[in-house]
Formats: sequence, structure tokens, C-alpha cells
Amino acid sequence: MSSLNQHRRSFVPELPKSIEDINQLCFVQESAPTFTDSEVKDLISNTADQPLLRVEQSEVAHPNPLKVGVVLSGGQAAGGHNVITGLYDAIKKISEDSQLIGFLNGPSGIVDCDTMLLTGDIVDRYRNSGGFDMIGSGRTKIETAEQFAAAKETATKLGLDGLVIIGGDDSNTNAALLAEYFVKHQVKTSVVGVPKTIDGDLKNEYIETSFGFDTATKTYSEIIGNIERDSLSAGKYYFFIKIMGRSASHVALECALKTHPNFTIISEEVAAKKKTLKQLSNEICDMICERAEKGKNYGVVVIPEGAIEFIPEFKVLISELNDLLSKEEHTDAIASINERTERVKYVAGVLSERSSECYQTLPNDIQLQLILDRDPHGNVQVSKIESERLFIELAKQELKRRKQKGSYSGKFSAQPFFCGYEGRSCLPSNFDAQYCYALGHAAALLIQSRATGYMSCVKNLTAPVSEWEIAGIPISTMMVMEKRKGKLKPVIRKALVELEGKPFAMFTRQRDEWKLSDDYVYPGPIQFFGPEEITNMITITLAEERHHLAQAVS
Ligand code: FBP
Repeated sequence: MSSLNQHRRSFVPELPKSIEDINQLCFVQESAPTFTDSEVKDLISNTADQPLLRVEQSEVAHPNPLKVGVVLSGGQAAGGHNVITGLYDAIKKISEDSQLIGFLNGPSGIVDCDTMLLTGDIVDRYRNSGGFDMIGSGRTKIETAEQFAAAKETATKLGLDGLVIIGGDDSNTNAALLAEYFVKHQVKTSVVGVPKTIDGDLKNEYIETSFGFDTATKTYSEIIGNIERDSLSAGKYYFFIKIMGRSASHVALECALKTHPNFTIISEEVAAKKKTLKQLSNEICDMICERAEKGKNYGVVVIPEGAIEFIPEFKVLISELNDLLSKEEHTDAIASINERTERVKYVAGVLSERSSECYQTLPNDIQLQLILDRDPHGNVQVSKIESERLFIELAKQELKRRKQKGSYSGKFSAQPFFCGYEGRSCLPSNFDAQYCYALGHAAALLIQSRATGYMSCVKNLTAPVSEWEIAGIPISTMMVMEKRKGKLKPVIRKALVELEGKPFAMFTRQRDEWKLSDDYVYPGPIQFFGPEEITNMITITLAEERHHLAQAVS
């Protein structure tokens, strides 16, 4: 273990005052029932319309031991281990005889009853550490009747009082459905969700942010700042940085606000303005040409991972390709063609005119990637497309054209870069370490209070930790029916970047300035020791959305 890791292990997360003495607390109803969407209600009638919960001092101490299961679901996010250590400490405070059981490798661990008893020794090794390796994670969805029945058998066999599902929107939807199933089948296990995802798209009026977003954006911003400084120092490269976030652009937006790159695509804006790939690439080239006139043949462009899926013409192209490649006549025909360029020609010939045009503007590698790399369901793997290379190729083509026309005389040398997995499993920032520790405590108290179908919530996050507040939010209030793979399903709607929201407004006020001036900001690495305004800095997104700008560094 590195010296820093050892130091971090002994860091004691501060707890909000409101939950310090967990043994003297209970959750009580905050309000009248919140309402569940009527179609969702038809599916979860036993757990719909539940009230919000808040903590209150309780006269009675809780001597009864709890037996709780915990599972990590989906992509890693810094702080996951601290939810578990927080949960462990909280149930042990409630009773020394309480037990915490980890389900291994994600929700499949529940279905297969693949477990590990989490002892004090094990938990201590992972305090304030990154990653999900204490018990592993996975992306299995509990969906079929057999899987639900197996989950019931596991919960009953282990005699669980509670099951904590740490995950994103899909996993929390799953938590709500499992809670309903358990109530319907008289299983005593309370199911509680915890909001996790670096993407930052699991938030709403109650959930201020998901854990992992703070650490990931700080990590990526350190990297972007370093690259900006290298770009400025050498003066010879354009860096095209793709940045993680499967769908929404919260991560890209936060990093842009922190580091001021020359150009940042915000996918939600692209969709709203119905921009084409060509328009987008032209905008980047306009910026490159203007900078070249000032003698600047370098710069930084940030591209959110999900960007191309938000380009309307690309969306249509992908859907047509999925359709086309699901038909044997076409897959056989493509397979029988040896020549790569002929394969591309064949596909361009059977697409609609508009999609064919879009397909033909793409660089050759991407054209082939689109027809060859497919997921197990046969769909095009859009998230695997190297959009940083795509935009470099498109810029090269356009700048060459402008050079021939005489409207550009600069030099263009580009470097692709991907900010991704390195932001998910790093040491959690103080914010995420403390937020997660408190989320674990809130989850324990929800189970102690026999609440089921709730999400653990810590709010007032722009205030000092001591003033954070704990709540229980019925997951059903966040759910709506949406079409997924052609079928109506209950889901927690992903929070996309709001174009009317404050963080985006802050970005649009400054972005023109950032294009030409080198107003780069170099945030440096996450700090664990030192002045509070650095160690406990919150994201600009959170500060802007919750109106407490003072604590954010812009
Ligand atoms: P979650 O939504 O499960 O938190 O995962 C988010 C994420 O990190 C995305 O940003 C990224 O697109 C995706 O996971 C990568 O998934 P995988 O780990 O399966 O490659």
C-alpha cells in the first residue's frame, strides 16, 4: 500500500451533526405521500405513493442487531467503499451483533447467493479507498421472473433485514422493483438504493448529486489542465479529448467550467439545435482558423463520450444500421465482400439518402467500425466509436479544403486523448469520502426504520459537512414509463444538462472568450491535506445549481 493510501485509511470522515448519534434516531414521515406516476403505480401498487422521510430524535435506543446485504452495481465511482464502511459502522453502532454481507460481483451475486461476510478487518482495509474491489461489481439486471424468485430465496435464506443496492438509475429502478416484489411476497427485507455514477445524471429535486461525480471531474480537470499547459507551452498540437459520461454532458460541462478549454461540445445543445456532424466540425474549424490568424496553432477541444448519439442525423443513421444489420440478406451480402471499400459502398447504397450522405462523410475506419463492431444484441456499439479521432479526421478534411481555397494558412497537428476509466476508481475526494460515509449511515437508518423502496439521501451539500441533512426519498417518485428496446418500462429518468440551468448559462457567458484567449485554468490534483477551500471544494455544477457560488473556484 502506498504511503498516501495508508494515510487515507486513517482519515475519519466527518459525519453530519444530524446523524452523529444514530442509535438515538429514527426516520419519520416528512409529508403527505408523494405521488407516483399512475402507470408506474400499476406496477408497484404496494410501494407507491410513499412519504418523504426525515430523521428525528427517538426516545428508544435500537438494541436489535441488523443483518444487511450490500451490492455494488454498474461502473465504478469513487466512494463506493465508503458507502460500505459507513453502512458497516452504522449497523455496528446500532448493535455490535449486526452483520454485513457483501454480494459478489454485482446483482448476479444476489441471484446466485454468492456472498462474503464483511468483517471489521476486511472493511478497515478499504476505508477511503478507490475502486469497487472489496466485493466487485457487475451489470446484471434482475429482470426475469426466475431472477426475482432467486433474489427472494437469497433474502429469505440469509434472513436479511435489509439490502442496499449501490448503483445508477437502472440499478435504483431495480431496487424499487425488488422492494415491491419483496412486499408482495411478504419477504421482510427492506430494499434501499444509494445514488452512484460518475456521469452525474442521477439527480433531481431531492438528490443533489450522485457520488463519484466530484472525484471524476476533479481527476479529469487535473488532466485537462495539464494538457492545456502542455499545448500552450509547445504551441504545436491541438488536443481532442473525449471525456467519459455515457449520455449526459455533465462531466464535460463541469470540467469545462473548471479548466476553460478552447471548445467544448455539450451534447444536449447539439440535439436541441439539431446540429449536423458537418456543422459541428465546421464550428471547430472556424475556431482553429481564427486562432491560426493570431498565430496560435494549438488548443484543446473537449468532446463528451455520448456526443455523436445526440446528433440527430447520426441517431437516424445508427437506427437504420441496426435495422439493416439485423437482416440476414444484408449481413450475408456484407460478409461475402472482401474489399473493405466495397463493403462500405454496399452499405451506403442500401441506406436512405440522408443516412447514406452522413455515412459517407465519415472517415473510413469509423465507417467500418460501424458495421463490424456490434454488441451481443447485434446493435452498433456507438459508445466504442472513437469520436475524438472522428472529429480530428473531419477537421483535417475541412482544413485541407479551406487551405486549397486560401482561407486558412495555419498548421494542424492533432493528438487524440480519452479521459475515462482513470476517473472512476481513484482515491475519493474528501467530498465523496464524506458524502458516501453519510449515505451509508442514512441507508442503515432507513433499514432500521423498516423503510423499503427508498433512496438514501444526504442534502444541503453546499453547506459544511456538519450541516448536511439526511432524508429518505421514495424511489417511485422518480420513476416514469419510457420506451426501451421497443417496450414500455418503468425507469428513473436520466437528468440531462439543462440548457436553461445555471451551470450551462455560466458556460455560455464565457465560452466565446475561451475560444481565442488562452484563459486556461490548471486545477492540479485532488488535495487531501491543506486549506479547507481546496480540500473541501465542491463542484461548480453543485454550487451553481444550489446557488452557493462562493464555495466554488471558477
Ligand atoms: P454507471 O452508469 O454504471 O455508473 O457507469 C458509468 C460509466 O462509467 C460511463 O461513464 C461509461 O460510459 C460506462 O460506465 C462505461 O462502462 P464499462 O465499464 O462497461 O465500459
